[in-house]
Amino acid sequence: MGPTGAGKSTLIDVATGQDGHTVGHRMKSHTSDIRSVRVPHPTLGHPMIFVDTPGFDDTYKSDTEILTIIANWLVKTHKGNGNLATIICLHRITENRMAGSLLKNVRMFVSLCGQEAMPNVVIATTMWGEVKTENGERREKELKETFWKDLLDEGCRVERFEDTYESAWLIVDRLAMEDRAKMRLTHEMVDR
Ligand SMILES: Nc1nc2c(ncn2[C@@H]2O[C@H](COP(=O)(O)OP(=O)(O)OP(=O)(O)O)[C@@H](O)[C@H]2O)c(=O)[nH]1
Ligand SMILES: [Mg+2]
Repeated sequence: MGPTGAGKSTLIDVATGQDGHTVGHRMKSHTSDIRSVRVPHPTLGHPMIFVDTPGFDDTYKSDTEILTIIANWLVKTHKGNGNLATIICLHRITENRMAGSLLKNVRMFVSLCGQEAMPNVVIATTMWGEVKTENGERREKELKETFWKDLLDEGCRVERFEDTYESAWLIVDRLAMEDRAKMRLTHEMVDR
């Protein structure tokens, strides 16, 4: 999840070896529906499904519409049997101001999944190549100490996406399988 243009489709393409045609290089929001990519885990071999979502602050859709699309897709596809392993929220480290909507949307989604889901949430910062490392690190520190502090206290992690396959999988894998809280979404939760 994350704002439009944060690099969601890019991360998934890098992690799954796709050719990048799903990445938008224009100014308007690119991914308008849910896209899922199934790949075997690189070392463990079991199936993993990456779910690409439309960005919040989308050019054409409201945040509530987008949350509903995501939640409905999860319920429909997995009929309540699928567990969400990790929720990756992307934030551009080039952003010199913090919009309130990322936090609001993370909170709203986690409240759908249940509060114990917070350790399954990773905030991954993107676009490190576009900032001087020291500036990026200063911002990262400030974000951890202020805007993201409450989320971190509740068990959420912050990682960097460094545009590589290894980095993408580190973000996915840092949380050991057995520590993953079971997150289930039901129709009732979505309706509510
Ligand atoms: N330099 C740099 N560019 C990136 C990075 N991630 C994404 N981009 C570029 O940012 C633009 C948008 O990336 P997408 O992956 O399409 O973003 P998205 O979050 O899927 O956007 P929506 O589908 O609109 O929600 C593309 O031009 C990407 O090549 C990154 O880590 N570094
Ligand atoms: Mg996209």
